Amino acid sequence: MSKIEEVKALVEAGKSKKIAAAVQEALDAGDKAQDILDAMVASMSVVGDKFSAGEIFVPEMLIAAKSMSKGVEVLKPVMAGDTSNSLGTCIMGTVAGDLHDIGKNLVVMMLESAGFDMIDLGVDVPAEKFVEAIKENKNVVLVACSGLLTTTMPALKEAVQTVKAAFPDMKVIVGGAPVTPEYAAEIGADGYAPDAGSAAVKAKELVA
Ligand code: B12
Repeated sequence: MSKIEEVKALVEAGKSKKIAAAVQEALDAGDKAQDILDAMVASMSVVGDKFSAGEIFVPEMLIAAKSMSKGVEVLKPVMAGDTSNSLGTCIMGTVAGDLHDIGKNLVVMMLESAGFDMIDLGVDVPAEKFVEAIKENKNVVLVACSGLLTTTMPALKEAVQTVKAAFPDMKVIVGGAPVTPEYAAEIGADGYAPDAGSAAVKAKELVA
């Protein structure tokens, strides 16, 4: 088994204690950080499919998520870019009722690498909290909202519309597995991206 396949298998099996060493070994063996990340994201899809099929349950999803987060910690310094030129502050959070944060954390990492000063509000963030954070922080140029459940898509809409009502010119980007470009446009967001890499490209475009 290649090192990268080992990482993939460890995430799927939720072996959080072994993952950091395995990711480091994959890096040492010459695997690219992006390829290791893609492998871990693919593992989470497998985990999601197993959950849909009733083969695993919430606790197994949770330990797989914990493993992935530990792997991402090792990749973070490797993937970080030159952040000497700040593009401004970005407020990010997962919307109300939603506890998924792996995707959000990856977007935070990529936007930070792209040059944004990131304020991460965490998960289950009520719409008004995004507005408070804009008021409390300097030079906020972008709000990024994540939503992973079809049931929290209305909360995504509320977040965008609450921010826009308070700050009509504030740029808002949304994303998460159930979100489509059409839905993003429908709820009044300025941008959408399907993954963390393209989120950074889109975010830069929005504030240019
Ligand atoms: C891990 C996981 C959990 C963990 C989360 C732990 C954590 N710390 O995040 C736990 C166990 C807590 C969990 C709970 C639940 N989950 Co869950 N979970 C998952 C799983 C397996 C992986 C999610 C993930 O991390 N993916 C990997 C990351 C990298 O991908 P991502 O999140 O999509 O993010 C990328 C893009 O979407 C994008 N992106 C994300 N956010 C943003 C934001 C912006 C601005 C932009 C531009 C881009 C962007 O960039 C990211 C990086 O590339 C998915 C299955 C799946 N295939 O997604 C189910 C899944 C999302 N969960 C699901 C469900 C049903 C639940 C529960 C309701 C289960 C239950 N019965 O309790 C609860 C809900 C809890 C809650 N209130 O939030 C369903 C959702 C179905 C639906 N259509 O709504 C899924 C799809 C599983 C399934 N196949 O049924 N879950």
